[in-house]
Amino acid sequence: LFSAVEKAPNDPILGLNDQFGADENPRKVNLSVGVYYDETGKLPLLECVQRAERQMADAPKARGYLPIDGIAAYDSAVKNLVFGAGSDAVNSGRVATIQSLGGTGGLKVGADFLKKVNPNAKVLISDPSWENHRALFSQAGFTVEFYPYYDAVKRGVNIDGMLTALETAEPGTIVVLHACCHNPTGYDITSQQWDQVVAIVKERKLVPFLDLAYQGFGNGIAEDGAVIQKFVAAAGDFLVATSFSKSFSLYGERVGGLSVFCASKDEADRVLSLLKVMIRTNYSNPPTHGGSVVATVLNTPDLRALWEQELANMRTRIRQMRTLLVADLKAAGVKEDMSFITQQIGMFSYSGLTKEQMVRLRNEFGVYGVDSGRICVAALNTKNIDYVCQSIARVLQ
Ligand code: PLP
Ligand code: TYF
Repeated sequence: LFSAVEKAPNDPILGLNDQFGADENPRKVNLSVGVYYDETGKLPLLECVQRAERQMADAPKARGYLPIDGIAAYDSAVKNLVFGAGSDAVNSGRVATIQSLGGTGGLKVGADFLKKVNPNAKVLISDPSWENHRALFSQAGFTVEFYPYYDAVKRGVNIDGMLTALETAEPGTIVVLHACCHNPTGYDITSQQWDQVVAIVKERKLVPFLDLAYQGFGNGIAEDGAVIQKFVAAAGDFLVATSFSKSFSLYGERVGGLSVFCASKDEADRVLSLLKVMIRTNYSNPPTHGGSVVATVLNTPDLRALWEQELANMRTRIRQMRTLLVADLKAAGVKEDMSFITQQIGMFSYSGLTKEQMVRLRNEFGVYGVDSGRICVAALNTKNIDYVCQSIARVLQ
């Protein structure tokens, strides 16, 4: 039966992680996978998380099955974070929220749900996008196509191309949008451009699926979630996948959520019942630990304040690394103007380096980025940045 199974390709990004692990170059630097490392090069364990875990250890609880849609206090914290505590959207009961296995799990439950509701819809993702968007929606049975996004010549967003693609999309088309901190390019559209997107989505009756994987890594928690308010104001149905992998540095706990904004409370109740069918037939119910930690932090005022501070520190450090990267590249002899790096936002930078240059960086210098030219700025620190810049300068010569 399995003799005809062909070897599937590795994940292009996670595969590089394995290659990095096996590299014996003592100066190696991993800028491939989207993970935040602190100034000492370590994966942080946030203080707010440690305090929540201590509180939980002091009052240990048995681990029964959670409800299918997860911890109620978690779901309401996600709803408040994404839509605004006390907002009409939340108070009206129009949002159905479930606890998911990371942002990926939120996208997958949402994709399975949409496949039930509108099986013939097409899915549009940005060109380029996080590779898993294409893979995940294809795996859920959809035809996935691209809308123009990155303009390499202009070094920014091809907004006209994007808007035209949306204007010509069939009603019901699912449009996957990066709510902030676009992965992989680092270029977001402006608030005015979001207004244009929202207007077209409304007029064309498209179904927006917002991927909110980096809330707090761009300009702030509220700022990065501002686009949600625009979609609420437009009053159409939409979905939001939330991830706490990065914002809580809880990658391995798989904490995320899916929220579906509906026309009424009654509709949200029915939508929730179908989301639960998707979950039950897939993994039954989510795990307890990560969700409990995040719910404790978000729902306890002093821990919440600590989290916001720790997240702000991560955001600020990334910005400092962008500024330093531009200065150090210049100091290392790079002639091109690299100041576009400080116009980008979030964890990533599309560096403009070619695949050949990225391969040379990896093979000759042990500096690992993605073949597309994407580097993870959040993995730079004051100890590795000089070496990274000198290596980039060499391959650009
Ligand atoms: N969406 C985007 C754009 C991402 O970059 C990631 C990164 O991992 C995810 C979703 C998935 O998040 P999670 O690790 O929480 O599944
Ligand atoms: O883009 C990234 O690097 C992160 C991490 O299959 C990631 O989003 C990469 C690939 C993948 C899952 C997560």
